[in-house]
Amino acid sequence: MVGRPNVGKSTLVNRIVGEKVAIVSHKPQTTRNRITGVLSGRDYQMVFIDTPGVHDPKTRLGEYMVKTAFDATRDVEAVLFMVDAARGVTGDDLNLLERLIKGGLPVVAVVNKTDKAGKQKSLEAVAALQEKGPDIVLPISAKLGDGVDELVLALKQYLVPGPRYYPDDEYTDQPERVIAAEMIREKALQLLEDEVPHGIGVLVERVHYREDKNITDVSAVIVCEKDSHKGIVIGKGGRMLKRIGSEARKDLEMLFGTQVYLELFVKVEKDWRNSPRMMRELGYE
Ligand SMILES: Nc1nc2c(ncn2[C@@H]2O[C@H](COP(=O)(O)OP(=O)(O)O)[C@@H](O)[C@H]2O)c(=O)[nH]1
Ligand SMILES: [Mg+2]
Repeated sequence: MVGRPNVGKSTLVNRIVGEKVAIVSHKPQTTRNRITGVLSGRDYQMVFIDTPGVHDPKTRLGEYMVKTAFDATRDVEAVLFMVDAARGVTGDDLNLLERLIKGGLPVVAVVNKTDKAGKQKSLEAVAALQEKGPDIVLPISAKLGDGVDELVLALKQYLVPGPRYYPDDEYTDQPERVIAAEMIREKALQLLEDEVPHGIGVLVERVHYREDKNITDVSAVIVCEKDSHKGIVIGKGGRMLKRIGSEARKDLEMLFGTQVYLELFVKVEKDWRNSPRMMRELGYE
């Protein structure tokens, strides 16, 4: 799955898989890594690779994200390219689509957010994409699920015979610890303003299940890139950190299937988005 930031790629992966494997926010560049979502049927298995949005990178992390997106278009049977119908098809969208078609793989173009865009705008977006000549163009609403079954059906024709890559009950390649960190980062993205959340990384340092109480202890560090950001993340009287923690705890309890006791710390690593060492530590490599 490839597309500009914020078009709804992660929302679609979660919708198809039926579990939260990729975090979602209204801010661009929410997804930083390549994440797989797995859909297992009786006689097939589809592996979806969610990618960061394609944008003009301004940091080393940004470069890593764009490279991840293009690398993901190797060794796959088809590329799913997505646009946001409500925002309308942009020149950047069309350039990206052209580049993908030139890559030689079948391209399935998806017009998302039809619920928000309405009929007229959705049709315009479909027509604009059709002109570039992808294999097929399909309108959907990842949020409501409209058109998603049809999309999955259309994708089946690109599958090739082969082994199952994942056990039937597995729906992602992401370790629990990584999903947990992403869930915390999602709440920070959703609750914090503007530039602060883009400079945030989350590291889950400890996950420990206490069988006697059916509680999972999770301790995590929120890394930010400036002293001033640390204050904002903590908030007045610690209120922001508390909110991030209590929102994240609900998701974590779903993930672990137990009660969760969450301990959150905040630390500053100056300009970590340009530091190879910190990027490695946070799992971006
Ligand atoms: N109205 C509407 N909003 C959507 C739809 N799909 C995604 N969104 C919203 O668009 C924003 C970006 O979604 P996300 O999946 O993070 O986009 P990504 O950056 O492409 O992965 C979020 O606020 C989603 O809730 C949709 O079909 N309809
Ligand atoms: Mg995403």
